[in-house]
Amino acid sequence: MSALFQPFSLKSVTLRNRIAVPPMCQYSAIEGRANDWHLSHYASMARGGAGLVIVEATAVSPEGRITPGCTGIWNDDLAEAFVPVVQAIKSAGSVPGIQIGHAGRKASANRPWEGDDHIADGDKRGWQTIAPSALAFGPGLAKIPRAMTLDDIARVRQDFVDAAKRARDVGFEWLELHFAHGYLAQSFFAADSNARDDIYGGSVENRSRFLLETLKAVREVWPENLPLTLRFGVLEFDGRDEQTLIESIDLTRQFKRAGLDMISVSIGFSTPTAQIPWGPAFLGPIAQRVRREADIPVSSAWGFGTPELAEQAVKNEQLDVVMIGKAHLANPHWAYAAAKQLGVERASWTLPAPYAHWLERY
Ligand code: FNR
Ligand code: 531
Repeated sequence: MSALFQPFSLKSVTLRNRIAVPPMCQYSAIEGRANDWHLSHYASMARGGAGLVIVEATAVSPEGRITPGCTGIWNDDLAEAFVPVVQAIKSAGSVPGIQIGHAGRKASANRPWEGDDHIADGDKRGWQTIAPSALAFGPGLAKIPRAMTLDDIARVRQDFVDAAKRARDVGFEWLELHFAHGYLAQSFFAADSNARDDIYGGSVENRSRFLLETLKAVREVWPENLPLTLRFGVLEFDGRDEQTLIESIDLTRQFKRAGLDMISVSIGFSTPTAQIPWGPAFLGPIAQRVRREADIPVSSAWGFGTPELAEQAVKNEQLDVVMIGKAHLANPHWAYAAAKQLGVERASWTLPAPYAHWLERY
């Protein structure tokens, strides 16, 4: 029996299998609004048979977008634009998730295929970025952000809460806070990007404060029976990994005590000089260590995109849910293809009836 194609229940939600489409920016929104591109993109991913489809990093405020093409949920009108996306994902048999975040000092950038760098000063498409400290990320993303005041911190935390309420109200059933990849929340935790001397900087407890406060505030509004998850860079590959991992796993235990249901183990991407050991499923052992030492369900990504690697990650108890990113861009029906390759009985039933009915017969 395939481990990858076993259901997975978390709170009152059940995934039909362990395959998730992770959040992947489409850079296709105008003023933050989801449109026909997003509807067809997410519907095709859900139709392909994945158990969970997580909508891309969606900004909790306009200045929290990475690029002008990013989706947002900073008002009810933008939230309403997701209703067709939620319905399409559900009607295809997947669980609709959404990731909400704030890009911090990595915001106000050009789309990857238009430079992937900060929008030039003076270009009216751009905006002033904010971050824990007035420290730029590095080459390409060299704009110096404004250091956040305590009022800024309180406002952004409330923006996360309001975004979570809107996501709840339009029918999303799985919420992922974007606490990874060098964006705002990660940049509070990473020592290299947080030089604050108040209660949000210095000790690891202070650097964790924004993340914990935001999680607790969101927990109060996100329905108790629906999974509340977050994506977190547990290490930076900057030569200090053991120390960072110990701190990250301790913080994950605190997240769990604060009501987190699952964590998506990822990379910090806080410094441009990170030496990332790219390779097939390379985060598997790290994710397994977090899963065991923090005793919490985990998902992860980065190179799990073949059926065998995904199957092994679940069978070896490294991951509870496998995030298959780029491979889904190449083939939205990745789950169906994996079921065939893994010899799953009647694999075509991972697809909706109008497709499945004909795939076993002729
Ligand atoms: C991503 N990734 C990403 N991660 C995230 O947390 N939020 C996001 O919105 C995005 N956006 C995004 C866009 C695109 C085009 C790519 C390729 C990636 C990272 C993604 O979720 C995943 O972790 C990586 O792609 C690694 O998994 P794969 O592609 O090796 O399966
Ligand atoms: C990070 C990434 C790095 C290297 C290869 C693929 C992806 N992602 C992070 C994304 C935006 C696009 C780049 C987010 O977390 C929003």
